[in-house]
Amino acid sequence: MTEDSVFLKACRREETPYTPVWLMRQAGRYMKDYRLLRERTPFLDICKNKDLVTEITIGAQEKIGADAAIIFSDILLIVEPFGFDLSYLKGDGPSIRRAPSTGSARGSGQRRGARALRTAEDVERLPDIDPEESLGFLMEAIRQTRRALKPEVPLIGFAGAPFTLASYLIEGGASKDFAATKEWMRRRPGAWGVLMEKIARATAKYLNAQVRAGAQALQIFDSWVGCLSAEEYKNFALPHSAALIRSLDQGVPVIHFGTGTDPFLELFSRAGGDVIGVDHRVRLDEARERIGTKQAIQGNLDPQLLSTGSLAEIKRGVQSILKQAAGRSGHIFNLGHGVLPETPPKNVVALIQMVHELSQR
Ligand code: 1CP
Repeated sequence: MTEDSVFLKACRREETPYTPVWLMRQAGRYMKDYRLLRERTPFLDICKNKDLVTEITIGAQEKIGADAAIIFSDILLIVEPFGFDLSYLKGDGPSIRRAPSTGSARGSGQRRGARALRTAEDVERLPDIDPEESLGFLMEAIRQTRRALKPEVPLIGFAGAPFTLASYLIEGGASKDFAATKEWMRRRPGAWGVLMEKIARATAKYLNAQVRAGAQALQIFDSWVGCLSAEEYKNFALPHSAALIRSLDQGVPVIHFGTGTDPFLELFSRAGGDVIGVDHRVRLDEARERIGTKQAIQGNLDPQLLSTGSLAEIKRGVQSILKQAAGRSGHIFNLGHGVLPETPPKNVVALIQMVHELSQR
């Protein structure tokens, strides 16, 4: 039944009666219920509580009427089994620090607050991880969510792409310029390669475990890869994204998403994926031309338009994207990036309805 869903059909580039739509960050801070929950519960506690994950994932899908649900989690959870401290600071976003060395006397040992990954030795020391075990809470949440979700609604699992994850480990959190990451790539290409291989290997295991637990599609988020030039992408990121995608068990569609990929979209799509996710800075029809016809495409309404636009403006934006998609099979409607926290929920609900109505064939 789920296999015949419009979302999975569109991933396979089959004809659908209308264009399926889901939204990155469809669950989260723009929703009042979520904000209320967050006043009482730290973000990581939510992610590790399977009942809350199930409730948030399904609650969001049902409230907005999306054609797929995405499991409520975060791309950064994998840094904990890698041996780092992960915290989410109010307003400042995530912070990844080296865990204090165990067994050291109080007040001595490694400083907390030091950037997570600094030297080639740090990379050598990264453990081989078994996400099935160390991130078992997510697998349990996926199993439970799959059981509770309507049978016709597919469940998407996800992870960060090697480049985006490496940038968080090296920067220690959000970054505007990715200066430390680029310096590392330039100065220590050998250690960079080892780091990316380790991340890709762990992420493949992580994603394959999510599929075994019940995920019916996977999305790989290369959210910050757009800080690279085409040349840098080709040399430092592409081989590792490609290796990751090649190591995924066959059978569920893989959505390969990146922002700022306009300068190297051909390379990005060649790295793999059944569906290529594009942001709002590239026209969907041009992106389609450049990607070719062997992969489906996902995108790409500007999240800012959804947040601050009137319903009439949003409708024009939807019409423009659907016109560019030209009714051809293999289009999944989404934003160009995640729903912004300030977005009025009524705009989100209206958007999903508009896509369904305006794309009827
Ligand atoms: O304070 C809070 O309540 C935490 C806010 C929050 C939420 C709701 C974070 C912290 N993560 C999430 C959930 C989340 N993260 C989902 C949920 C499922 C859904 O889409 O509904 C997903 C898919 C992610 C993935 C994620 N986390 C990405 C890739 C998507 C994107 O937006 O590019 C990235 C880059 C992250 C890192 C992260 N986690 C949280 C924040 C605020 C950030 C971004 C920080 C930065 O700017 O670098």
